[in-house]
Amino acid sequence: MLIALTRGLGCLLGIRAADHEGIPFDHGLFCVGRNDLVRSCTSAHGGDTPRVRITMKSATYAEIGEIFETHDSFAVVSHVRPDGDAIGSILALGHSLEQKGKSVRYLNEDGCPESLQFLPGSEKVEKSSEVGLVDAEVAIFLDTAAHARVGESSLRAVEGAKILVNIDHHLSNPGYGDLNLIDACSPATGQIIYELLVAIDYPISHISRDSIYVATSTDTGSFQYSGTTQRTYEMAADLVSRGLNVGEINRLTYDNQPYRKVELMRSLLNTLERSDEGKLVWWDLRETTKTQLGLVDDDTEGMIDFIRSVQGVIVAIFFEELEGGKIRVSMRSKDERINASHLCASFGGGGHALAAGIRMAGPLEIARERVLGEVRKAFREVGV
Ligand SMILES: [Mn+2]
Repeated sequence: MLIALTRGLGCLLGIRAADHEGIPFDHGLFCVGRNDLVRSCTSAHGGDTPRVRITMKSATYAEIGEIFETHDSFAVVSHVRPDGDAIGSILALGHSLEQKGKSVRYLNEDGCPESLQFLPGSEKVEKSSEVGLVDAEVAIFLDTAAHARVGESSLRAVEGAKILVNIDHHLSNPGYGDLNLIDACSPATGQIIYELLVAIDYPISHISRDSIYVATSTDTGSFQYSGTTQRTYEMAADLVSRGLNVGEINRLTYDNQPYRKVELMRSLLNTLERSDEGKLVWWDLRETTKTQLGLVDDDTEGMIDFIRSVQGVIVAIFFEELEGGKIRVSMRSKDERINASHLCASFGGGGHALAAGIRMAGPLEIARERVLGEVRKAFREVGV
């Protein structure tokens, strides 16, 4: 029991949110065929008639492999405020290219967060603002739904690249690369990298193996979310057969939290409120608390899953004061009739039907009343 509780807390504190906020996307609702236009995917979230979106022609694995073969220098880049999938994907692909004798730079606007520095090879990740213009013929953007989302320094760093390759699993990705490999049915970019490396017969070193596993584990809530596919488990099994130490990697990923995250959880619990017979729960984080506890950006990721998981909760909301007085709102819904993306869109935000976010004007009390009011209106409209 104690072990289960400890493990549970570790997971709750450690779960790293997928890139739900700010960028509209719908993982798992659509499937983007690799060689073709979009084909619709079985809807994981309710009974709408399948929607089909026409998008760009996707590159084949062989076409991407051809670019790898015919060039020598690469930069692998992922989105700002990187999560496990963003860092894991650049490490996995970058190290495989290095094994093939290529020169590789690993770039991220914010560098590698402390919580992912256990990954072998993570010391190679450079902060884009510190590198100037890198010498790379090919820039590969990974897990990055929109071109600008790699950040300004990253864009400047790869300005000299002749070719831009875009590999991602966000449905909203418009295909901004010269070559685009977008698979919205894949629960993680890490899983796309795995498929690519296997298809073009590129090496999967212990660095690539562990990075692919962590990328996929963190983006699927430890292989729990509905986007997790048969193929995901087959991939995990293959990674184990290649020597992955499951116990150790999960301990490093989920049971290795800095103490300040426990203190953060305590202070959040002190602000916890619920209403509407327990269907609506929320908590707040003040700028002063962040300073007191010495929090870094990354520390709040995934915290909302703790209150989302409570029995009877339909909507969970996290209100966070940001420097400069703006309020970051993270919203989770557990009922398809209450669309978090629509609710957030009415305040200029966006995201997923069950996970969305807003950045709005403060002060916190006013923002909170406005958002809670909209949620209650939605409850009344659908009669929950
Ligand atoms: Mn991802």
